[in-house]
Amino acid sequence: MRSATLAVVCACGSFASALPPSEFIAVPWGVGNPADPRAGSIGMFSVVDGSYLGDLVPPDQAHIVWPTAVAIGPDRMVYVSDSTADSVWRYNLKGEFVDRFLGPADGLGIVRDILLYEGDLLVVSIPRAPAGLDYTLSEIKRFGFDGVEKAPFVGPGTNFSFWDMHPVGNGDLLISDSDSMSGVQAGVYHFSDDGVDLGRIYPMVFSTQIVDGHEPGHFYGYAFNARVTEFTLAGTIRGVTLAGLSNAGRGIHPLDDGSLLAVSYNAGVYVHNVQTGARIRTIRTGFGLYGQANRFTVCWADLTNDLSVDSDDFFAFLDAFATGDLEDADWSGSSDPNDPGYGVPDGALDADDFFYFLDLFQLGCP
Ligand SMILES: [Ca+2]
Ligand SMILES: [Ca+2]
Repeated sequence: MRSATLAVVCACGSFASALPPSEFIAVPWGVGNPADPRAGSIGMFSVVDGSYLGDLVPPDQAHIVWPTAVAIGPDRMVYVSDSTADSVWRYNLKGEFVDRFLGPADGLGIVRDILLYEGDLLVVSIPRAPAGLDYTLSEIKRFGFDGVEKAPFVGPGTNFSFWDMHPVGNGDLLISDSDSMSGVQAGVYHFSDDGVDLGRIYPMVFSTQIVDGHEPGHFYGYAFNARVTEFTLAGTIRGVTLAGLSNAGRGIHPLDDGSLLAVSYNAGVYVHNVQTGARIRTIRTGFGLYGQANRFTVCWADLTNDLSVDSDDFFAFLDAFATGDLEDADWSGSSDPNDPGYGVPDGALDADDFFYFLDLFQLGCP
C-alpha cells in the first residue's frame, strides 16, 4: 500500500565524491551483517569490469532487510523488492527513501523478484503459510506504477515455485521454478506474453537469476549451486561452475569485457571467467544477504523525464531552485568533487546545487 506522504531522509553517503555512472549494474545488499557499513544499500557496479562505483541507495538500515531485485520505473523511481519484509520499497534517484510502494496489505508474500514489464511492475509473490511457503497460491502479480493492481501475469493455481523473471524480447518471459516441493519440476521455463507455460527449457534446482548472454539470443541461467548454464530458447549449450562460490549463487550479469559479475548471497561480489569459472577479481566480500544483479541506464539530469537532457531540463531545475523545491533542486552539499558532501543532498539550496546539476547536465544521456 502506498503511503500518502513522501518521507525524505538524509541520503548521506550516496555517490559522494564522484558523479554517478550513467550505466551501471545494481546489486542490493541486505543486512546479513548489520555491523557492515554498507549493509542495507544498493551498490552500483561497472558494466565494463564490475568495479564498485558508489551507491544508488546508501545504507538504509530502516528498510532493506533481504533484498531480491531492483527495478527503475518509468517515473524515475527506484523499486527494491524485499523478501523478508514482503514488500517493495521505493526510493528516488537521489537514494532518498520515499515509501513502501507495495506490502502485505497488497497481498504480497515473500517477494522473490520484480520486473518492469510493458509499463507495469511484475512481482513474484509466494504466500507464507503456517508450515512454510504456500505454492498453491504463488503468483506473478502485476501492478501499475500508480500502485493499482491489475490482472496477474500468472495467477494462483499453477503450484510454481517462481523465482526469477527475464524478458526474451517479444513479450515472452523466461521464468525459473526454484524447487520441486510443489510438484512442479524445478528449472527454467519459457512463458508466453499472456502468461502461459510453454515448457521447461532445462532442469535446475534453485535457479536464482536469468540474464542475457554475451552472444545475442543466448542466455545465462544461474543457480544456488553456483552453476552457470548458457542456453537458448531451444535448449542448453554448455555449463560451468563458478570457482569458490559453492552453494550460494544469487545473481549474475554479463560484463562488457567478456567476463561475468557473480553475486553470492552470503559471501560477496566477484568477477569470473564465464568459460572456465575461474575467479578473476574480488569486488566485495562479507556476509550480506545479496540479491540479483540488474543493469540500468539513467539520464540523471533529465528532470522532464523524456530521455533527453536539454534546455528544458535546465529550466526545470531553475524553476525548482527558484521555488525552493528540494526534491528536484537539492542535489548536493558541495560543488567540490573531492568533498564528501559532493552529490549528497543537504536540505539547502545554494550554488553547490547549481554547479552539481551542471555536472550532471554535462553527463547527458548515454
Ligand atoms: Ca529532458
Ligand atoms: Ca544542497
